[in-house]
Amino acid sequence: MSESHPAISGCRVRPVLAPLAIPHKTASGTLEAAPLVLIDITAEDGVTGSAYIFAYTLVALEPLSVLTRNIIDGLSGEAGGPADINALLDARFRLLGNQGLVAMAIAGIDMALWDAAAKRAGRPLSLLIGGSSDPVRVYDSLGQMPPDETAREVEASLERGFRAFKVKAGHPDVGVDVAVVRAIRKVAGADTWVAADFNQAFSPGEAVRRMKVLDDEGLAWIEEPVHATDHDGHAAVRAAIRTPVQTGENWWGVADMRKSVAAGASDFAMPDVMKIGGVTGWQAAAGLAQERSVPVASHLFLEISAHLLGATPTAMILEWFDVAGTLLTSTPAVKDGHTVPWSEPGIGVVWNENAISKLTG
Ligand code: SMN
Ligand code: MG
Repeated sequence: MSESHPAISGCRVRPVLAPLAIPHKTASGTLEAAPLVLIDITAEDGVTGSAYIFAYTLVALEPLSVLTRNIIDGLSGEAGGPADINALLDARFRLLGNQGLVAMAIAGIDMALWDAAAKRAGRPLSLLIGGSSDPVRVYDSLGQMPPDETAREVEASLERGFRAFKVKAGHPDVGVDVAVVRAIRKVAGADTWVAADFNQAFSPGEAVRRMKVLDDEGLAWIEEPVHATDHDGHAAVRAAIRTPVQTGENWWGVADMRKSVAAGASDFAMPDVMKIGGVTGWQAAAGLAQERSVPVASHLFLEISAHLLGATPTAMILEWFDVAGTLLTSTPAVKDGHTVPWSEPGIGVVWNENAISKLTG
């Protein structure tokens, strides 16, 4: 193992349920709050790397937290860089497999180790991994709401600097989805960038039926119209409609992305840094996207994604879905539809201990 990385010496891993400003409704269930595992990894040089991972559901929060702590405990004394540790863990979990909670924990460890590496280098992550710190285009990610409520949210969002929007579609009556898209453009302007997310709720036939109604709305993309693992189903929907199809938030590692790309499932890619394998996995995904000229959007994890998109040759747009902002000392600023990554050393995941202690008791 490399001599230039100090050995891992300890960790702090905390499960917390972070509040959301409003419950986030999708066509496949509602997120009332964000169950997060906060990770700090310390090394012998005293540098701490920090990151969070998202358990999606409360029943997975404790197990994910315990699993993450156990894995880091097993790394005590290891002195590799993030990519070395990633390879070591991939080998350690060859028999169990690197998906689900295991993959989420390993990705969180990878992100925290990259944070430490960037702090040691005295650089923001975006620059450490060969990217730029230029402004990144951003869209505000809204839940499923009736048209009037959506319009009110968009008004507030415009005030906060957003210019592009995604909604969770899939209302029982597809006519309401159409009304929501039109309500957004009435408030934000006729040419406003709007995408819609079906969250895997429909069969290919039903998705096409709904998209025939939505196809003239000029959506930037329709996201996950069918089950995430159904690459052929995505390809079939894509062939039947004019609106671009977007998928990727449920790819487990670049291997899933490769299958999706090979099936012609998507016009774009939206890897999730946690499910794709941390910074290390994202770099592989960005390479594949570049090779195949696929525009890339991010999913959740806005702080680190701002750095990653800055280092992604085919970067397109960042999803703004703020699940951790209440636990951090600062959140990237949004101005005129763009955000910039943290400019100080690291990722910019700095805990607001006062806010966290109120949640952990
Ligand atoms: C999503 C992510 C996390 C929770 C609910 C919904 C989603 C998105 O599919 O794209 O933001
Ligand atoms: Mg989605």
